Amino acid sequence: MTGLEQDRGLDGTEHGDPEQRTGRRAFLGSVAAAAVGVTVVTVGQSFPGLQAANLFGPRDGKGPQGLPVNRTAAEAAVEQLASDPAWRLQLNGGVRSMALTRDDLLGLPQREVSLPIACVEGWSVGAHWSGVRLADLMDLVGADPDKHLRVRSLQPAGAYTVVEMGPEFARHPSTVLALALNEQTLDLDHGFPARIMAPNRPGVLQTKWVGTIEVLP
Ligand SMILES: Nc1nc2c(c(=O)[nH]1)N[C@H]1C(S)=C(S)[C@@H](COP(=O)(O)O)O[C@H]1N2
Ligand SMILES: [Mo]
Repeated sequence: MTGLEQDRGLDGTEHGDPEQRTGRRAFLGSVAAAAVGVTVVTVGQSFPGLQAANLFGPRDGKGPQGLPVNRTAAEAAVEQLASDPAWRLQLNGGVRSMALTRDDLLGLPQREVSLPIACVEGWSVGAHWSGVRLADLMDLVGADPDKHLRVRSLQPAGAYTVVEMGPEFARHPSTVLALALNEQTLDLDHGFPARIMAPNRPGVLQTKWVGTIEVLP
């Protein structure tokens, strides 16, 4: 039995009649069941060149979970929102909207990818990320595969709080909404409750503390 089949409000959007909710659960169940048949572990590209750069240009000091942190949750003024148990991942703009708890997300098939954070400031560090494939989330809400997405952080202000993502990233099999880093629950400073990790994308676009993902028209 997967987490999806348990009646714990996967459709955090409280609207919609019960019949519709049941249908949605059944739909999600079938997505999860279908996904069981596919490879659960995805090994992303490795970037030997970028890894080598670690030797020459690491950020001073290591952050939690062995990874540097440019902007902590405290600096981003996002600590309270990001640690709120009422957090939901809001998925908007598809055929249906959904609001998923962290447990809902953990109940979906988890993918593990090996991807570096490559900051424009000149450091890059590889790590193992696991979470839900973004394409799976888009399928859940019936998003058109060609659409662009807008990813919004819970962070109230700052340059990287809203980013757009084309389908080449949104549908890439190694792009995940990461929930764990190096086999541990994502640290608050690394973007808990969930962050984007996509291949071949500069660090600035690897949005931390994700609140909403919107399918653009
Ligand atoms: N919400 C949010 N996401 C963010 C950032 C940020 O400031 N706010 N910084 C970005 C940058 S510049 C990089 S390199 C990566 C890693 O940043 P970190 O070292 O602060 O974790 O996350 C990105 N995601
Ligand atoms: Mo960065």
